[in-house]
Amino acid sequence: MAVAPPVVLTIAGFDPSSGAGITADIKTIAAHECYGVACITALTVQSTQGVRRVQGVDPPLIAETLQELVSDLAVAAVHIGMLGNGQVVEAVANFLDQAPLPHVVLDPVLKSSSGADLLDPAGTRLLIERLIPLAELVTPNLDEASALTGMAVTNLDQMGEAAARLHSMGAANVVVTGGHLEKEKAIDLLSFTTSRGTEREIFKADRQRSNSTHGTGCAFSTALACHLAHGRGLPEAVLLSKAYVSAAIANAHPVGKGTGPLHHLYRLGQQRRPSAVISETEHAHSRN
Ligand code: PXL
Repeated sequence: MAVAPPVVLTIAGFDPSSGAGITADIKTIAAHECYGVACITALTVQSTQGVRRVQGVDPPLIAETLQELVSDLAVAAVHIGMLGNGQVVEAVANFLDQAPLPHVVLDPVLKSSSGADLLDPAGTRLLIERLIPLAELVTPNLDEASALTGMAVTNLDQMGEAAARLHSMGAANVVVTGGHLEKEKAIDLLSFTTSRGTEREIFKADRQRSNSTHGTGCAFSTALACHLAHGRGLPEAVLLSKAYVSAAIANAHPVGKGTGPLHHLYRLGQQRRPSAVISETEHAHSRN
């Protein structure tokens, strides 16, 4: 029997075009050989052309969903994405305070790439106060790092300074993603805590010219949660998640009229070793 896949919980919004949000997260989780479960925090009306409307989910429904899931399943890692408003942030923080879960990766989603607000000001304050301190890893992009710390973040030095500020705000480990920083390179900075103190590692990849980039932040942060669920360390998790996002962009097909999704499941098209695959007939026989 194969080893059971680790369960990864995503607490995030719903993007009906599946480029971002929970349906995209579930694909990312499946691509990393984990089992995905989800708690929806908000519905959005959107397509590849942008976000039209955001509607938060009733906070007690979120608390009940999380309670139901953790009373049944052993969650190995948690990804937190779009939360929508302060009451939702409070429901999620209250839940995680009374039922701490391992490997919480917080993607502090504030705005969509098309500029729509995905978290209200009360939610941003509560995310800073309550979620940053309980997360194992926080993954802001340049704009989010700037909004959370109140400083400009437009170069590598400032990414390091913003990470230091986030540590002083209670973040154990931080990856600042700088996909838009340079023309030719996508640069990420990992600042992490070890027994020797705070260490930094810089990751560079060739920046791709592509129109299939909707949801790259969701895919990166969810992939990180999966690697932590598999027991990998932070530097390796960042390296592998970055490689996954690059390949998912490179393998994407055009979808929609706007900014299209990555191909989260591009590995399905790649050949697997025959011994690793159970054929459909074998499966049918094993059920008889
Ligand atoms: O990429 C940020 C993001 C996260 N979650 C949801 C979204 C978006 C961007 O549109 O819709 C649900």
